[in-house]
Amino acid sequence: MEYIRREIIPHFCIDEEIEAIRIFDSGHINNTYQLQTRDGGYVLQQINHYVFKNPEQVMSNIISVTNHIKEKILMEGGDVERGTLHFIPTKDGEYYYKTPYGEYYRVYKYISGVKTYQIVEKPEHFYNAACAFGKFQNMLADFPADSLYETIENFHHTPLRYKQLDEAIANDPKGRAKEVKKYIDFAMARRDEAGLIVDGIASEEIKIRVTHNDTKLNNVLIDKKTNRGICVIDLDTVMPGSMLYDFGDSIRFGTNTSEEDEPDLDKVHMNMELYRCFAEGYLSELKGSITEAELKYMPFSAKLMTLECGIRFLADYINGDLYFKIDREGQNLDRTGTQFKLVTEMEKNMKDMEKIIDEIMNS
Ligand code: ADP
Ligand code: GN1
Ligand code: MG
Repeated sequence: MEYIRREIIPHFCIDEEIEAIRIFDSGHINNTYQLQTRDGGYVLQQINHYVFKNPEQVMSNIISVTNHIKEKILMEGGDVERGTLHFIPTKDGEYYYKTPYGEYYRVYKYISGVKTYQIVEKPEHFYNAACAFGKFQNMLADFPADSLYETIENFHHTPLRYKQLDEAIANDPKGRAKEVKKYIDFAMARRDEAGLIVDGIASEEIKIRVTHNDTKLNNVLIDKKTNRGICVIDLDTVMPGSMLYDFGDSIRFGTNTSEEDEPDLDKVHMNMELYRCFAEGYLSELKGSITEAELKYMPFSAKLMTLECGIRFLADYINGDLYFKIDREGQNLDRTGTQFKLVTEMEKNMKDMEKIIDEIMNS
């Protein structure tokens, strides 16, 4: 494997010696490696071609979005080296390399002095991640949304995610559907509400913006010294969407008191203080541009994004774990369990979540 990765490197414009290669295993989609050099290094990433059917379009989006962000950071006099990702071209002038085996790789600069978290260790990190995602949204406010490719069609279209679950259950290739009946029932009992955000977008009640669409805490690099969220990464799904997707997904991941795949559901709870903390950070950046409809749906979006993610994990478990990477049997089922437990708690906390948004907006 090391040999294969070493084979990839000479295709990119890198003239430093690679001293060591390490694996970053926190993401569920791509294969990510740190290439260490004397003065810093690079990230080598194999783009998951099963998930992203058109890596060329993914890279086209990412290059134009990062160029736009670079301009914004320069205008503000910020640190452009650490504030966004910098991709390294291949010797053919492309931003990805396709191997003779049909695998796609890209390289970008490694940002040093940072950490990513699978669970909130300090509320300050979560607040700062919220500011980073809010700022990211602001920097893309004037980016032309219709120039972006839809890298995964209908990515946050929850009713279609239900249809994919229906198909998984109907096909049931591993005979797993029977075993997960309680989770199927849980999902189906909530199907009526699944269309609220996409319907709001269709009726133009909810605004389309350029959004990140995968706003987990571990997609923000946190500076080890200042604890600030310095760079939003994992830009594969930057597409037109709703800011409710971004807010909801951050709450889903970061307010969980346990990791996303915790098998012991007694340890899984939604932490409302962390909800307040994220909402404060996010709204500190977006107060000026957020609409009434977005504010109204923010608490609901947390539940919907959590339900949607649980449905995706469940469908993938039934399909035989084809989409999300696993390192043990049953991991996608454990992931489903945590998401659905959080949904239950979010339903109980809905009124309090609404109150918190009101308090922040009126403070
Ligand atoms: P995936 O799409 O699989 O989630 P990511 O792009 O999120 O992959 O990268 C996986 C992990 O690699 C991140 O959570 C982070 O820990 C690390 N990482 C990625 N890019 C950088 C970078 N430029 N500098 C430092 N660490 C990085
Ligand atoms: C995946 O790539 P990563 O690990 O940051 C997934 C998200 C899910 C998330 C669940 C392209 O995110 O949509 O919410 O796992 N990304 C893609 O943890 O499907
Ligand atoms: Mg990621």
